[in-house]
Amino acid sequence: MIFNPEHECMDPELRKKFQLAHLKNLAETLYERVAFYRKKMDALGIKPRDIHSLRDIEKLPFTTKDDLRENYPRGLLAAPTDQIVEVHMSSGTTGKPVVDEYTRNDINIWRESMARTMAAAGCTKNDVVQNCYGYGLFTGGPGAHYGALTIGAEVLPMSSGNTARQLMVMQDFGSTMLTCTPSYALYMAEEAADAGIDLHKLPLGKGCFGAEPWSENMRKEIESRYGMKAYDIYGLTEIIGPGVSFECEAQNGLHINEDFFYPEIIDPETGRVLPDGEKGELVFTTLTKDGTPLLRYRTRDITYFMREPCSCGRTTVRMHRLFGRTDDMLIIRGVNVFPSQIEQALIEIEGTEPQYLIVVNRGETHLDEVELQVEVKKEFFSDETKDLEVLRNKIEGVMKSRLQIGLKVKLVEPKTIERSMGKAKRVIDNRKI
Ligand code: DLL
Repeated sequence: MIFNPEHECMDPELRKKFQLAHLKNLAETLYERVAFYRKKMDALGIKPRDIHSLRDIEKLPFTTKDDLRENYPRGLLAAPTDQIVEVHMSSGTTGKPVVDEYTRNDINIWRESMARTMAAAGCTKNDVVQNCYGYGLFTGGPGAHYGALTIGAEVLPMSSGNTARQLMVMQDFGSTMLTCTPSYALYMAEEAADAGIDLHKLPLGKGCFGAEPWSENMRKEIESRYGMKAYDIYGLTEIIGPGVSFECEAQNGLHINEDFFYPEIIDPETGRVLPDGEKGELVFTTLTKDGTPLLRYRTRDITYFMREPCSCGRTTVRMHRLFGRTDDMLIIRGVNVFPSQIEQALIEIEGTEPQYLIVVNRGETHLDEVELQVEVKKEFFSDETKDLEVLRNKIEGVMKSRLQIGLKVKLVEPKTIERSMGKAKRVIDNRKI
């Protein structure tokens, strides 16, 4: 279902006019109200009145995660504090959190974006949405909550964790839609199997999954374990939370809510805007936000744009599902490796679970050594050490040919890799560089 056909299916030329009008306004507001942006624009010798076309956005400065951290907690606020009604933060692993402050208008943008997202996955007011994204400073729980309320569905605000209770509520309240990280969806499915619950007998028919990298095969796994359709949804705290882009029933890329979030793809090395279809770093400008609007925010996420018409009728630009990040890229003995590449290779190998951990050490010889811990499917974990040895060799061979580096594979028993209720941790990098 298309939640807002007027906007989602708008003539792209008309949409561009709105985008330009908002961009001009935004540049004015930020120049007047946020010292950080005024300084940046002055340093580049650009004034808001120099913006005449959408392409002129390339003259405006970028914003980075470090800029946000340096301006913690409120240095980028563009609205009076009495207009702020809600705050979210993402912690990251180092340094200060990044903060998003929402005015009532910003919350409305979020509600609309998430309603579009969930409606595209088939959510209607007849649905019972089991929302197991975390509630709190994390945007996942509240975002899906707002989306479901806006559609008029019933929400079960479960938050993540307490899996036994999740499974009980799922059965007793007849949840029809699931929202959580893909890794938690798989974890719950395993627990359900152990508890003898047949998920196929439940009315769960669809789910919106995101907040962490996942592959096409993980999608298949979730779909077959639950007997549901699984949709990819994308977003980040800095821009609004979930609701930035989402899959429709065609599942051929994620439609960007580009009337709110103006997207660009740049070369991460040079900062130059790349033509459609070329892979690079995704950048967003929040066209209509009031609390903490951002100019050309560098997400570090890697994707490319797809502008061919979509069979669903939406005219918004789509982004390919993420390929990884410019910064979770591991550099091992000089070779760039993305955890998603390892996952993709692994999932094609019979006998393994989509559960793995990459441990990187710097050995005595100062060479990087990678241990890939892989869970073996219960039925494959036989006592025949010979069979396991064959599987181990096979994985090592596949990795060597795909990644151009050798790594050591350690097969572990089912369920030994720590499960996460939120975002899964796939890499432990012990190198001190
Ligand atoms: O993860 C917002 C969110 C919540 C999105 C619920 C989807 C569902 P942050 O914690 O700020 O916000 O993390 C944002 O997570 O830059 C991506 O690297 C990654 N990410 C988010 N969605 C996806 C996805 C939320 N569908 C960062 N696929 C982003 C891959 C994703 N990575």
